[in-house]
Amino acid sequence: MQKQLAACGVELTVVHNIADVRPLLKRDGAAVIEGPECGDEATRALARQIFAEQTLAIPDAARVFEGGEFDHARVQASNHKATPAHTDGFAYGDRYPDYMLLSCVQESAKGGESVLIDGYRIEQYLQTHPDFSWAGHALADVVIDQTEDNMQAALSPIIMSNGHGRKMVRKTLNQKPSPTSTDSERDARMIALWCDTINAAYEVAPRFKLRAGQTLVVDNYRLMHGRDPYEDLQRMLWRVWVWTTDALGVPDLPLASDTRHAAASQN
Ligand SMILES: O=C(O)CCC(=O)C(=O)O
Ligand SMILES: [Fe+2]
Repeated sequence: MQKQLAACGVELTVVHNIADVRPLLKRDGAAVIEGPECGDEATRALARQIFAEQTLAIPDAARVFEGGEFDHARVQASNHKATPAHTDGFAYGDRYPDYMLLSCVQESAKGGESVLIDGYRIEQYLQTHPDFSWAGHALADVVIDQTEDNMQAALSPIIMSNGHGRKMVRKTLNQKPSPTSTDSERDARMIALWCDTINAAYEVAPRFKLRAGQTLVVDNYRLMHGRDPYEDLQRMLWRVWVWTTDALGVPDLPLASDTRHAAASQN
């Protein structure tokens, strides 16, 4: 099973042509592109080129650096600690963005490596595990509470469908049994297995250091991303969230590539 767990980590491929990104997103769930400029507007423009006519929304970019800006969940983040593997944009509830880009303006010479975990493989790992198969199958059936504090409500299964063939996985900060659960102990065990398996996969996954001038493009419905601790406080990236015609839907709210507009009071 250890080999299967290691296989949940994603090996990244670096490309130089925009046309090569989509096929890699389909195959691996992620790609790194080198060449296009890494500014805020340049990264949005790159996303528009990648997703072309499938683009529904590409809100303003958000700056990613130590201390953070508008993401209130970032109070838990620090350059001294690894950021565990997670899905982005879950403050928007079930209508979280289906793709995300991270473009690196400045890397840290020490640390800051990106880690990507394939959620579809985590599901498969649990489903084929002799002891955890029940949990692997429950992930798509059991409604849990995956609402971020004070943000858009999300009472839904960890694994959902977009309604036309695309599977959506989610790893938030605080997944817990729904208040209406008929068996909250079992649901808590399922959630713990989901999180523990992702965290165990994170430990053994391949690392990739995003360098200045490189942009990581991630299928946010399939992969979870995280990063190792780092030292250089000047490390800086731009994050851009993307909603395409393959997303479950675009939130009926103002959008940004962070959580500033996703508070529950906005709806
Ligand atoms: O610092 C990083 O490399 C990733 C941070 C992150 O998860 C994000 O900005 O969504
Ligand atoms: Fe993130």
